[in-house]
Amino acid sequence: MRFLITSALPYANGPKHIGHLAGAYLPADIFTRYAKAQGHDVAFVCGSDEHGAAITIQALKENTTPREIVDKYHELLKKCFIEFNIDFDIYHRTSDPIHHATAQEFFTNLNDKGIFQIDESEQYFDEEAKVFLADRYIKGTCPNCSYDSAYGDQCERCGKSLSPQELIEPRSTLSGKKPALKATKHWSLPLNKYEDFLQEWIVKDKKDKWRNTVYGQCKSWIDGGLQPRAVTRDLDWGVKVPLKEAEGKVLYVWFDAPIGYISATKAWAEQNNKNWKDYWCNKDTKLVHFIGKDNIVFHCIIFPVMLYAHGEFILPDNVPANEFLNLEGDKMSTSRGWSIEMHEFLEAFPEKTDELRYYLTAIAPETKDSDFTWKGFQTANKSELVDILGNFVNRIVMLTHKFYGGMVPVPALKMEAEILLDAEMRGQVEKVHKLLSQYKFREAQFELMNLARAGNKYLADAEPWKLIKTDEERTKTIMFAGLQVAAGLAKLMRYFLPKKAELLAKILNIDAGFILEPHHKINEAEYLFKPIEDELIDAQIQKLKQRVEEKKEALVREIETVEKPIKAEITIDDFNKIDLRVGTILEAKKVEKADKLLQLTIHLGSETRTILSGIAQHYSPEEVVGLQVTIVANLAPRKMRGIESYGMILMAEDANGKLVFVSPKDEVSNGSETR
Ligand code: B3M
Ligand code: ZN
Repeated sequence: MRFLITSALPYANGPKHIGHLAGAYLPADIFTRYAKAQGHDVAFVCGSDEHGAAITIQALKENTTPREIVDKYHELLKKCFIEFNIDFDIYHRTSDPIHHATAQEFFTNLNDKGIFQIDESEQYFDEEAKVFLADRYIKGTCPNCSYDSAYGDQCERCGKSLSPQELIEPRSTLSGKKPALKATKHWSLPLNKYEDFLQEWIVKDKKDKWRNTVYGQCKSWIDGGLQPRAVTRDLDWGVKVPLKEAEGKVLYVWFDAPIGYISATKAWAEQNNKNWKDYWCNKDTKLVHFIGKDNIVFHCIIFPVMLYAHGEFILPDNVPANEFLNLEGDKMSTSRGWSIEMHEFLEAFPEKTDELRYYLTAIAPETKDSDFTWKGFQTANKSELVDILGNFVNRIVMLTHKFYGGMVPVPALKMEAEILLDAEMRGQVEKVHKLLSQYKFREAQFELMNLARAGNKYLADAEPWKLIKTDEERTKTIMFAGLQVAAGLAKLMRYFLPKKAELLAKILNIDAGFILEPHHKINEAEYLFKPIEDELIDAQIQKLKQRVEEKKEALVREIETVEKPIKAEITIDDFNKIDLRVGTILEAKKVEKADKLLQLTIHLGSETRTILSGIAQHYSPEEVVGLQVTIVANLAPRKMRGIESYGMILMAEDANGKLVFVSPKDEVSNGSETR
């Protein structure tokens, strides 16, 4: 059989967390390893999704170009996948020229067939930046909750999803100016015309073939009626729409990204002397997309409609999408800081990638959301990997060295050994394979552990360490069978725990065969797994909590400072009305019964005056004496607590309310003007 296996192309706009790993990359890798081990012809492709507003917005945030953003994160992601042994045949990228050409050809093919519907509409345009504004580039007041910094697609305060035209007082995030509505033209994929096809292909056919959650989501989309979807955008970052009349437009990122699977296959085929069409255009090939549940509509409805409309491609055989992985009881979110990024885990536990693979598969969110906890990770490692799998392997290897000098014994009672093997090992291997073929990774790994459990029980029941004193022949039979169980484990572990499988194969001194013939010599025992200390786990929990607090504070600061709107425009004449002077604080004292006020005596060169300032909670009188400060010298006098104040001291205030004096950088003579 031939397989084309894909994992969702991650946006190269930042690091990705272990929820992504559990959802789209790890199960695909396990499936690929399994399918390849069965001798199937498999291509496993992925790559960075480098287009769309996700990238350009990150570039604005990091004050750099989209190109630098994708280059940086493409490398980071690629490296993380390698470290976790996600064994893509190719990790491509959508900024590659092959991809641009492939996506453009695809568009042209559909366009020539007259498939698109062309819509004229009005869209916000930034006159200063000379661009149409994507929804995320427009901010304004939320019509629902009056929050003044709602985005054009959603209000982050009340959560309401919005369209840019609904915003009150919209402004462009590029220029800060009010954008104007301008006519624009877009090409749309009329999904509504494909409802019959989708009814036949999914609703009627996939009920028992696809995961319930996936089927259910598709059915409700299809039954709810589909709308045309624009496949072009007014943006300058992306795949250019290959039409003269579409100057300044690019393909919508969700149109070009899935075509990324095709271009990645092309690039891989070119490098490996294969024909990409065997994988995309041959009915014998099974196309399988591994994704998270938020991508279902794109992979089960929109992309298949594109493929079907094109006519030369196969459709996905299965889309085993996962639900979400939460973290310590709460939704994982990089922006909120509540996440474990792949590279962070690698920094903290560089040697524990298989242990994480194990735990993520053990709690895989296949049918419903699941929860990652650091304690759960520690416990799974100790009570399953160390105590069951590691313990069994260690025992059988040690005993083989003790009894037979590391040589696999000749089973005296052949029949008994065979019966044991059928029951304990062969049946179990078959079970695991069957579950994998059904995309049930969690159960499959559980059955792998059951084989180790059976091995442990087998040794505990037979007690070869005692039996050897009374019945050498039977001990040989038991040890022989036990060693075959270890070999069976090494074979199954290759799918789930590739590094540890390699180590076990090294200990057993086997590579391909996985049957330990009598007289075969095995190597010394080595620990497969080790417990993880409490301190390491506690430090991670601590780090998580601390970071979420830091992010929260940073967000508040951002909203309050950056987003505080600038006051209405004034003229230079307005500004010149204010007389700002430099002065030195000569004396300072607290004002009785006013815990915020300090009474200051300020030397202004030609005069000395009294000013009251609301800084008593930030500065003590001793701290401020001698400082040179800036004051508003022509402010009308004001009486507070019976004391007349002749002016005001300038202070800078940050979002946390911290007050800092606005002072000349170098000393100047008192009374100097500030302009
Ligand atoms: N980059 C969205 C995501 O990471 C998108 C997937 C593309 S798959 C073709 O959720
Ligand atoms: Zn709102």
